[in-house]
Amino acid sequence: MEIKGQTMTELPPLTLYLAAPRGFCAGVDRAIKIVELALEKWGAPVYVRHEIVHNKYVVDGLRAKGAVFVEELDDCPLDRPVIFSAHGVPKSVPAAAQAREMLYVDATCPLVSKVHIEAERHHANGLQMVMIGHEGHPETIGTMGQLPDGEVLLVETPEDVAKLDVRDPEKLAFITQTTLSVDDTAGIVAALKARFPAIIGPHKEDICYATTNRQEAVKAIAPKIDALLVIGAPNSSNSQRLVEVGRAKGCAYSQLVQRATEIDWRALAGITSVGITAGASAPEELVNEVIDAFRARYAVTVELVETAKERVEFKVPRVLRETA
Ligand code: 0CJ
Ligand code: F3S
Repeated sequence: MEIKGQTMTELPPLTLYLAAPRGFCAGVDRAIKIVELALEKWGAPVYVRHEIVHNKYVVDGLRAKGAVFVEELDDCPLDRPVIFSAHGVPKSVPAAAQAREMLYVDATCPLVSKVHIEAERHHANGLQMVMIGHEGHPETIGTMGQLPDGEVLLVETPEDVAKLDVRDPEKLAFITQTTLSVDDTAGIVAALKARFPAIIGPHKEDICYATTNRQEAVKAIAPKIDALLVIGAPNSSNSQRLVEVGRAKGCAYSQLVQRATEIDWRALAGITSVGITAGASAPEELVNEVIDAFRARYAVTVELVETAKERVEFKVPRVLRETA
């Protein structure tokens, strides 16, 4: 292009496939609202046990409004409200808060609470539990912590299933983390059913609608693209699973980025298409930031790839509905 004797370099063309659904799920939306409403109702500081959701941008934003993030209940003063994160907590945590007469609000996603209830029901029926989940993840710790120590056996792989030492193979049930890979989990469930034909469980697993839908959308775009960027945090299980799905479905360059500044432009040299999605804890502001960064370097054509519509909404707890 020639403008007033100056040569302008044309931007290279790029098709940007934008996955839908992506980003915030109903449980994350509710958890963030709970912190915001608690700050409005009780003023700052409001304590939050663990990152409310696994996203630095969200956490920093709430911290700026007066939320204080801690890892343990012991780190909270007795006279300020405390909120439990979306991932859920072991039973011992609300029990300790009650014993200390603390004001607490539980922001556990209702779909995680549903799994907690399943575990308790099976336990009450005399079944030993097997949980499919990631060791050390707060959701796994919270769900296993619904039952007495040793009552829930954790498996992460089909190989772990082969090593399980159960009390009675006729009295078993399984539950799962909500943010796992749908395909990997199907393999582990199959291994459980093959080894323990009497095992009881959900219809498929306990993976939530949001995790499932975000993985489906990545499956639809992965074969079309030269690179996939998943906006999300390194400690976000559901976001990490999207990167794995991208790679498994044919997009070798699938990367997690927290925001635009983390994009490795050199690694992207020569691409003509890119896929963008965001984990359930990543805000749309960051998606827009990443798209804008591409627009600054490429002549971008955006193609929305929508594989599902989501209309799920969860109410905040009553104590926070009555005010604000
Ligand atoms: O555990 C959950 C209920 C999902 C919460 C939203 O996502 P995130 O990234 O905070 O948590 P995961 O690490 O579990 O995906
Ligand atoms: Fe809940 Fe699933 Fe989101 S369990 S917090 S709806 S990722």
